[in-house]
Amino acid sequence: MADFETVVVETDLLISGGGMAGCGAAVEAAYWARKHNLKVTLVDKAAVDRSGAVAMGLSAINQYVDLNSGNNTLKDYCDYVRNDLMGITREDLVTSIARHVDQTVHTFEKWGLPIWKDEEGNFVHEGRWQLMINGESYKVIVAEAAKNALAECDGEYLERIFITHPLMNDGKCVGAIGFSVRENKVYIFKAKATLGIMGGAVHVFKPRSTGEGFGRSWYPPFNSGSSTFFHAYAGAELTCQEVRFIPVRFKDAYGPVGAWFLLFKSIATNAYGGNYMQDNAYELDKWEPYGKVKPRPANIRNWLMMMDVEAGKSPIYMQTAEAIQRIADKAPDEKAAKKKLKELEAEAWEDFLDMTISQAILWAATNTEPEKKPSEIMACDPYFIGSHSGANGAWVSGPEDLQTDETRDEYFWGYTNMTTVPGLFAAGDASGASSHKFSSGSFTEGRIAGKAALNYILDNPEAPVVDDAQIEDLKATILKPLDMFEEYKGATTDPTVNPHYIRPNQFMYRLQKIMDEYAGGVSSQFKTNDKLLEKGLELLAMLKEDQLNLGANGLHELMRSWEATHRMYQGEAHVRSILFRDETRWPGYYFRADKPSMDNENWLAFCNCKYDRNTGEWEMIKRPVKYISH
Ligand code: SFD
Ligand code: AMP
Repeated sequence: MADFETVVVETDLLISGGGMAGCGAAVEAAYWARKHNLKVTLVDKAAVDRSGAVAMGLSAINQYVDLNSGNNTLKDYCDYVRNDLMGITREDLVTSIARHVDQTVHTFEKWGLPIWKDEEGNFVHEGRWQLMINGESYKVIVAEAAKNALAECDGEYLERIFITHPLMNDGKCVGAIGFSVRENKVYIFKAKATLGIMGGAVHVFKPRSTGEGFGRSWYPPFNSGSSTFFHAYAGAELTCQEVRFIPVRFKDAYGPVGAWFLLFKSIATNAYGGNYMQDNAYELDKWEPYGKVKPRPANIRNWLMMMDVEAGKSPIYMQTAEAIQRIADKAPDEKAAKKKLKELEAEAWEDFLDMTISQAILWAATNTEPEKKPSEIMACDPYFIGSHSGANGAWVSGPEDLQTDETRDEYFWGYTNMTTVPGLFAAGDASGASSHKFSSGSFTEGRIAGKAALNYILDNPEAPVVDDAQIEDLKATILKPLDMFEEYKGATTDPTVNPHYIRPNQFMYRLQKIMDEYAGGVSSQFKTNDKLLEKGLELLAMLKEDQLNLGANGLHELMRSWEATHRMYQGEAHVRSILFRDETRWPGYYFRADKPSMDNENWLAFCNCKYDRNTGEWEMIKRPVKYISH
């Protein structure tokens, strides 16, 4: 076995993942830990200042409920999320986050996050629930607050450590194991409670991008499904693993569309000028009641566009120039109109320079002036991001005070955001069935989970017991790709082609091909059926056998090996869940050709699943959808 040093870190609370949820958990937990003399440790695979989905910055905060204005209520937000997810959501979790998120946003502003203000000093809304920001340094600002909070409570943060597995004792989570991506060190974290909050997953499916642009995607390629694998391996129940998110984005550089549709009130059309949202509105009857709500659910917006693509009316264009002109035309006079045009042009570029820089680069590279020329948009490859308009994640307990007699037994089991495994918590992309929390809501949910985990530790103060044999087994498993490569690299003249091992990229390409062709990826126009899914599972089973033959030529490839392995488990949970849900509920995300319609009678329910690491078996579980009263 490769010669790695073992570093043991003993702590009370382990926060695995330093993204938006992780930073929220650190800030909140540090406050209470100081009062109770407890230790908090945060670990991340990257550098927390620029890690995770917000690494490049953001141009908007997409969850701000604005309760103080009196314009909105918690029920309004719940209705919005429930309808956008075609009825499948945990209202207790959505409300738990929504009732605290405004305070989080006000704190971000105190920390220095520039939130746009109008002449009267009010926040500039992108939409009913979204605020515009100059968010290039968003992650740096919240990371600084997390680091300061940890310093104030004698906590610590460790970077460049890739977490691979939870540590378990008698069905309870007692920490995590991982390795440094910079030094030959294996890290053992022994903890009384653990937050497994390592974001969602990208590159499970084949991306549209190819060649040197292969890494180009909307959601970050460095979030590789570690949360799903971590919770599955621990034996925690997962939920909504079929609810992928397919965002519509500016083509090839993945610029988001929210600001254009909401702030600039832009319209998208097919190549012949047809407005597919109107032309295909007859389709909405099939998806009632959700097809008829406003705003139309994100998947339904996709679906109406896909109908035009399917009908051969591509390319699809975001009519940016018309939108900008329409706003400028409202100016009182020509001088003011000119000034407004300049402002709008700057805002159009700022929107992408703050968040997806490659879109600004592509505009420049293709001589695209948005005030003069429309831009193509398209449906992306599928992502797993429970914090946006997707819903996959761990099945977690809701807060006791939001339960009704109907929901308490199903949705509450002691500590808010604890999974079904004692001592293991989830938030952000890692917790499921609570969509539309975005950056601000994920941070807030991290705060809620961090505080609840400390309560759990106060109630369960015994030191974590970690079995040495488990550690030795996992070390051998984690480092095996290095050993495989070392042992067999000499068997061929070119180490990329070898009968004894498979390199991580080769493994990932195979996974992506299976998912793309059998589970409704881009090249199958997001369509699948039971037979394709069953065949996909057969090929995934063979891929899982070959996981044992991964070969890594160093630390970077070792990380790639485990990223690809985590993606494979995310893919399998997804395929099994699509197969289990015997209907099509989210056209525009995926379409089961053998079950082409929605079945509210039998399937207004959660599709949950559980993995048994000892047998390798998955159990599929149907859970009732029960709404709370506000
Ligand atoms: O509009 C390991 N999001 C947006 N949210 C907004 O509020 N406004 C926007 O404008 C947003 N836009 C947007 C968004 C995301 C992306 C990628 C783009 C544009 C291009 C969504 C939010 O970013 C998202 O909701 C939150 O960031 C989710 O938070 P969280 O904590 O669940 O995930 P994370 O921040 O990615 O953090 C994950 C962390 O885990 C680390 N990690 N660490 C150790 N070991 C492992 N094995 C690990 N695997 C991962 C990561 O390094 C990271 O730090 S708009 O387009 O939607
Ligand atoms: P996006 O840029 O697609 O990530 O979306 C950012 C935010 O705007 C999210 O809250 C979306 O739900 C919302 N959004 C995007 N497009 C629309 C639309 N056409 N109608 C209503 N809300 C939208």
